[in-house]
Amino acid sequence: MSRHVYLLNGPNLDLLGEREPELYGRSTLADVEAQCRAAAASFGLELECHQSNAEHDLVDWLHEARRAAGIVINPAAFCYHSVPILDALRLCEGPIIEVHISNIYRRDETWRSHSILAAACTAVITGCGIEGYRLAIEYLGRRIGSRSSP
Ligand code: CA2
Repeated sequence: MSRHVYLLNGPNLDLLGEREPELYGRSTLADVEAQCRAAAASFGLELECHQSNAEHDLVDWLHEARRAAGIVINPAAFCYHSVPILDALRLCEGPIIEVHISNIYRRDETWRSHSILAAACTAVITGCGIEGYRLAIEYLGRRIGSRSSP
């Protein structure tokens, strides 16, 4: 069985830590990926990390991840309209956790509250800051089970 988990981040998250720290904090995407890699390793899981501002890259990585043990995805603004990403998520066999750093239900722009992708995901974590990514990895780790489990 696969021990690979994908961590995918969508548009603008390459600039994490550089803008709007009151909403998104001061950690960079490299910090997030390092923390998640460590969390995944503690469950004997290997983490594949990717970020892109292009929808087709995310679709391609989801195709790669079709038989992965799990997926953690922050689709960023693609969550509001991307049918190609929705369809690609539906092709994936493992559990999928959608993560948002901010609480999308508590934003001034009310249109940010509805992710069309959530219906294709196992769970959604929103508003826990960058900790949400680690929580998602830990959930997957427990759900998949560590290598030493019977
Ligand atoms: O809270 C989240 O994680 C979001 O997915 C972030 C997206 C936003 O469009 C969603 O509504 C919620 C991207 C925010 C803009 O990108 C930035 C990246 C780094 C720093 C500031 C903004």
